[in-house]
Amino acid sequence: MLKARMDRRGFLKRSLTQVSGAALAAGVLSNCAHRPPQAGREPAGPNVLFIAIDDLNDWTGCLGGHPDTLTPHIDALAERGVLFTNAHCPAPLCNASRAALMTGIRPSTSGVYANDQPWRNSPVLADAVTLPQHFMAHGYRALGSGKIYHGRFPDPPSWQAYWPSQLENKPPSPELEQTAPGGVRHFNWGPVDVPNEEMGDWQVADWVSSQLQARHEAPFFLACGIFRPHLPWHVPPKYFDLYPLEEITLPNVKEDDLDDVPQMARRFANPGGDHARVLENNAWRQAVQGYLASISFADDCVGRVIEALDNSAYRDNTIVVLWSDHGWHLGEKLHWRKFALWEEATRNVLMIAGPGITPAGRCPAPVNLLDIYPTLIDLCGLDPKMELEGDSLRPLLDNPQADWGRPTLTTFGQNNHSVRSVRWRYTRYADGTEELYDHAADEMEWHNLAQDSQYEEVKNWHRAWLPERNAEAF
Ligand SMILES: [Ca+2]
Ligand SMILES: [Ca+2]
Repeated sequence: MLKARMDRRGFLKRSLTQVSGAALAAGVLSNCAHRPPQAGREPAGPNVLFIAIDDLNDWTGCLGGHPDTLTPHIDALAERGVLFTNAHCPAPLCNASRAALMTGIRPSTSGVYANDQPWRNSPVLADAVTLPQHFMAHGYRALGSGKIYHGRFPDPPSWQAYWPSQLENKPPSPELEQTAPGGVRHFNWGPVDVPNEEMGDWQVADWVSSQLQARHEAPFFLACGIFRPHLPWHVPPKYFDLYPLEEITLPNVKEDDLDDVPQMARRFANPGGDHARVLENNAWRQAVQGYLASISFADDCVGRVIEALDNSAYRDNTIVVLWSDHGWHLGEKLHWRKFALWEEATRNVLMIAGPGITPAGRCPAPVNLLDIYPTLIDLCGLDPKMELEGDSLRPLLDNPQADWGRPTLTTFGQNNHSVRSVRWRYTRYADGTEELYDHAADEMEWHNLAQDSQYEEVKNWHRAWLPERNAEAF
């Protein structure tokens, strides 16, 4: 069962051997299927429209994570391209996930594990060429609005233009007084009686739409970061009206679910925190309503941007990538928010549409946000970057059912890893404790099989994909 690991290593080694510095300098590695960029000549495109949604789990119509959710625009976009139904984050929290996506380097290599780490301070990432920087180096214009990097750590060198500014990634939204359980900051929800136009996300969508109506002299990498459904769940009343309180479906929760997980996992779940507060205040239904309302508001923002694309000159020559940075628990495993290594926290939205990409494709292969950088390089014919730790998804965009042959990895803190394959989730914490779930029989990950000796071979196969390097946090 070590074959996969050796195959992967062998592949990496071969690739690196083939790529000499001289070959790179001579440009012989430029993708043969596309015209390489040449001095004094702008590349022809395609353009990239890069849409991020913050904290959106699988509660979309197309992923089927919640029976009540209404996301017609996201679902329509999925129909235009390939929807990755088994996509996962590099890390289940904003800063580490986004830094990994935008640099192509996983947390265990960079040491970026937490939300309070300025990611450019990582010795590995200090001089990293980010995804938009790589596009700029190939004649693209990189511009954007909204949350792409974690809010506290924007990266001005990544952009030629940003709205509202290089350092302020989004305009503020109106918020309600703190009313939700326990008075915990931002853990709050309710209708805010303003028109969409007063919402920061709507203004971001408007600015991005205006860029799609503008004439651009060079191909563009245009980023649009939607902040909802990040807390607080304050959106206009019409979105709450979509989900009558008495009809809300609550998540399917096993009350003794944490009895068979390691101590480290119970610590991450923290059932005495948010979950206890929600139950004490009888607020579960309201919270789910707030999250669903915020998702439908975000979906309308996406719809506005896609409509602008469809009415633009760029409709047929633009690759659209839509992603969310990680999942979200709303009580499953007695846990709320992200910050854990279970399916609800690691699974995210990822879809790619555009010229040449299979329409209405549903791809079950385990993939990662880390794969976006090499995929876009591949699709746009830019020079490859061998240090990237993801894989181009192009074979899956051509054939969503293609054999992928590898699992994907999510990391939460130093040396806590979860490996997700088509069927299994295997998690190993820094202290050596483990979880194993069989998604063929247990999609809620209720039954930890890690102690059952009949699965030793399954665990061994997944263990082989754990990274050898576990960088210190800086
Ligand atoms: Ca997030
Ligand atoms: Ca359990």
